[in-house]
This record gives sequence, structure tokens and C-alpha cells, in this order.
Amino acid sequence: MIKKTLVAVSAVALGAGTLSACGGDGASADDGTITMGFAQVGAESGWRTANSASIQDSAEEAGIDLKFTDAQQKQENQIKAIRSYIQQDVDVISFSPVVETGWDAVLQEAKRAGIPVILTDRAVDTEDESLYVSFLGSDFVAEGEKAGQWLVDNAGDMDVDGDGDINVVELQGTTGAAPAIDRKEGFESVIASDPSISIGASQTGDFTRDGGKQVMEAFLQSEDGIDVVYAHNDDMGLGAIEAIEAAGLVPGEDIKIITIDAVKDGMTALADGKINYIVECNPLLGPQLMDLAQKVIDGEEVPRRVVTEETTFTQEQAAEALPTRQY
Ligand code: GYE
Repeated sequence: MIKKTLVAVSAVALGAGTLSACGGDGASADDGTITMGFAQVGAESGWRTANSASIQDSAEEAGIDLKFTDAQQKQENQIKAIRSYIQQDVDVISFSPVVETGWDAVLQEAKRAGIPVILTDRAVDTEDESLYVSFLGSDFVAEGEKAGQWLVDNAGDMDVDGDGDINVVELQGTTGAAPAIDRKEGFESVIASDPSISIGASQTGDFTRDGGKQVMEAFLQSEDGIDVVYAHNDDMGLGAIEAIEAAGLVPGEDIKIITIDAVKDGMTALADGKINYIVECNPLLGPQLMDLAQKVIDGEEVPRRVVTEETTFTQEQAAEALPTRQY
């Protein structure tokens, strides 16, 4: 599986102008430099921006020649990028799969070419575990559970309109993406313990601020008595804040807001009282990814699964953490 002999090939155009590329010279060097092809999801959120910067900075620090593409939230673009990395004969491929399913064919091509694949951030749904060597990222089910647990623990303060029921609206991440599926599942499994809590409406906002705003505007029209917004990421929660304020309501008070990520804009809104609780999802995966890549190339054993350590933030904790927050 592990390629040590590197073959120089010419750069392959990514085509169609949909992918932006940066990084190395398009050919594997034979001086021992590791070449990594990384197919990023896109630039949909503050989390993603921090994640891309972490990967690019860490590659540079580790002396790894990084070829980086932004797939603009489209699976076909990621597949195209991975195929181009296979043609360029990179030493290792890493990507954060935009959705869970539909990867077997391209991963088999990488396997046949002898190029190891490391998944970061998001998982793939496959029967064939040999298609990737390791998966580095968060436990999204646990994140959803933490969000749900805070709601259950604070249920006494969450029935804002005082009708005896806690009506939650959910802003889901990208349809079919691991964090959207898992954060929904984790949250639902925990709130099931409290019959006064129910999800009145749930729709995707595609992990973007604009998506969150638009879906929240529609919810405010269609749903009576919204008590709580559960947004699968900060950006959608920030979009929801704009919609709530435009409707003349006070976010964090008239409607409580729980989000996931803990990026700077989210933490600022939390410290300002506009968000009520954030579950952290750490985007700084670069150093661990470069470390894993080096080990895989050196033929060392690597764990199949590396889970990132994460915490949670209340409004007070956000105010304390903000001055030293890196992203
Ligand atoms: O929470 C969201 C981003 O996959 C963990 O993707 C990531 C998610 C993150 O767009 O903000």
C-alpha cells in the first residue's frame, strides 16, 4: 500500500475552472519530499476557513508539498480532484468528504494506484474498510448529544412562550453530510428523554450563514411559538440571528439558540448573549493530519480512527475564552 518510490509526472489540469489549486509543482519529487493531494469541501463556513488554513500552514511547517483544491461543496468536484491527484501520482491523498456515500469507485482507483487515503473531518459510508487508512475528526454524534443534553438540563428556562412545550426548530447541515446526519441523531436521542421537547421543523441551511438566515425567515413565518433554534453550525446560527432580529425579536432571549463549532464569530455572539450555548468542533486538524501522513509514508502503523478532543461553552465561558481563541 505504501508508496516510497516516487514517479515524476506532469501536472494534470483540474479542468472546468471549478477548482482552485495551489501548492506544489504538479509532480512528485524524488528528494524524499512528501506530496499530499487534499480535496477540501469548500469555503462554506468560518470552521472551514480555519480548517483550510490549518492544513495549509501545517503542510508548510512539515515540509509537505500540498496540492489543495476547493470543491465548492460539490461531490463531483471532489471526485475530479482526487482523480487528478491519482494521475499526478501524489504520495498520499486526504479529503473531507462533502457527503457520506458514493466514494467507493474513486477510492478503489486510489487503492489500485497504491496511494493511501486519509479521511479528515467527515466520514465516508463504505463496506470496504481497506479503502482508507485512517479517519481523523470529531465525533459528531457526541456533539449532537452534548447540544441535546444542555437543552434537557436547562429545560426549565427554555419554554420561552410559556405554553408548556419547548418547540425547537432545527437548521441542518448539508444534506447527506456526516456532521448533519450525526448531529441530528445525537441531539434527537437525548431530547427523547424529555417529552416536553419536540422538533417542530427541520431543514437544511447547507452550513452557510445565508442558508441559515433564509430557512429561519421561513420558519418564523410558518411556525408558531418557536422557543429554541438548534443549528448544526455557528454560521447557520448567525444567519438565524439576523432573521430573528429582522423580525423584531431578541435572539438569545425571545428565542434561545444552540449551535456547534465555536468559531470566533459564534463565540462573540455567545459572549454577547445572542447565542445561548455552543458545542465545540475543532477545525485545527492540520498538525495531526501531517503527522499521520508522515507515519503512513514511513510504513508505521496508524490508528484507524483519531477522535479530536472538544469542549462546550456557556456564555460566561465564551467571554473568558475569546481573548485567546485562535479561530
Ligand atoms: O461544523 C461546519 C462545516 O464538517 C465539522 O462543516 C465540519 C462542519 C462544520 O461547514 O461549520
